Amino acid sequence: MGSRRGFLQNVLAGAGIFASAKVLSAQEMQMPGDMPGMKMKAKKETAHDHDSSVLAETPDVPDLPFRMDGNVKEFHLIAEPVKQEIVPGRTVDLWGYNGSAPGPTIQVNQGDRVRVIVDNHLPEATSMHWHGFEVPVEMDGAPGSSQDPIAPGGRFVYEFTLHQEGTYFYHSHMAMQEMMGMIGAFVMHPRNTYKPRVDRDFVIILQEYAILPNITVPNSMNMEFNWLTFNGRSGPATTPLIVRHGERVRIRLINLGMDHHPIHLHGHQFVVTGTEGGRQPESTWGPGNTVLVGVAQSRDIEFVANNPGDWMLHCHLPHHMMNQMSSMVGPMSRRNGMPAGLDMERGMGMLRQGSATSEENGPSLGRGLGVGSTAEQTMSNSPLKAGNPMQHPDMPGMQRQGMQMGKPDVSKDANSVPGFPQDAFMEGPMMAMDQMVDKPENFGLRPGWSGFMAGMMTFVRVLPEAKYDQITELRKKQGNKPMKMEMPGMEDKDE
Ligand SMILES: [Cu+2]
Repeated sequence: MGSRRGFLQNVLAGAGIFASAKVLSAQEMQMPGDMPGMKMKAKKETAHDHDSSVLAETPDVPDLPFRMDGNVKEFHLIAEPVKQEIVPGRTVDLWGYNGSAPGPTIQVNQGDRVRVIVDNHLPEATSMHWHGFEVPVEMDGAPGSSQDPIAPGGRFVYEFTLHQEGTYFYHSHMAMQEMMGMIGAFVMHPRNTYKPRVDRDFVIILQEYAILPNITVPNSMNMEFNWLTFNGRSGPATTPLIVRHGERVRIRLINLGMDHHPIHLHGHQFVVTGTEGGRQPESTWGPGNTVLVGVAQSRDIEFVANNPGDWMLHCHLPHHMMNQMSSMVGPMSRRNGMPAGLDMERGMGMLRQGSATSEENGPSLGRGLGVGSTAEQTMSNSPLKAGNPMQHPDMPGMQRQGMQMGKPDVSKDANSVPGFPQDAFMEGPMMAMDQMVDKPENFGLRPGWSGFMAGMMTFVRVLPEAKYDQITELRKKQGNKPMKMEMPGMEDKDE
């Protein structure tokens, strides 16, 4: 799947896999919405009086369709390399499933008999682990101990009956592959719908990548991360969660990476109703507005969206609210180069030639971010010397690329204030790219909003009926097409 345009294919790949396998006709395929005993998607908008669960939505990630083989729900996952645009202009090489990292979301009902055919289209062996599933050990996917790894080009068929309910996930059980993106959500809807019922059910997978400037492949050895994603996108490219004022909302948070993420919601208190082990008894629900989602954990939060507005939902680790975070960029932006041979342009990932690990740039840029980087210096922020870096003569392209360049708002004596600058050149109006991430879910956000969104950030938009309907109308018009991120005046580099 090449290029940004490949994103559409990526998203649709979940629907296309059966076709390419030439096993099933379209009529035999079912989307999760047709799941027996589950409410259809279309009805979800109007009916509130039935007993079944609403389907979960995973913004920016497709659902995995299935077909019925007798009483068995059969899914098909393909482990494969994926090109994914995590923000406009930053297409990276991840590993995922069916064209997406994280892989498509699987939704089943408690008690289902499930078969998952896993094909390995990676250049090396893999194995699929069903995280937290109480299934026979030979179905556990632990390479070497419960099964042979799935060889490149190979297949393993997993089959089990699921008696559990809750927010689960699947992932490669090869550690380095996990850090390349190989995880997906696996929602088990309860036989008896949770009370109180929710009107909205969302899934967000938390991931992190260390990707050196001008390199598209995550450094899975690294222990410091500069790209933090919700469902495979960083802010402002994440897609807001759209809810009606007054609805009860569930958000299922899943974390697979090297860090624990305190996820914070503005404007509402919520209760934690579930973990990676399923539903928690109501007696354990205490109010909060930040939930720590540890590595390999899931947390379900629920709240009544009773406070209208566009509310931020984000990881509260400060460095996880940034994009392309690398420690020397700040100082470099205020100097004409560095002794180590780096200027701001290269520090920000705009190398003109070669890659960060090439001979020319090699040791000066460092082969890792942080750990192992020889370009690191002991340095705190220091006064501006080179003026506004955004007016740097070597960066004429930024405006052309569609960013709404402007001047950061700084005081006249800014340079005399110890510590300046902190955020002046990191976020703000000059970083806005509203047009580049335009999509129905962003309709009506305050102009310039995107300049302040980065990393693990999105919105919960609690909307009055009229605005909600407007966005629903726009989404319908757009169909199931995923947003196409636009970089005006910029060619695809990755083809
Ligand atoms: Cu975080």
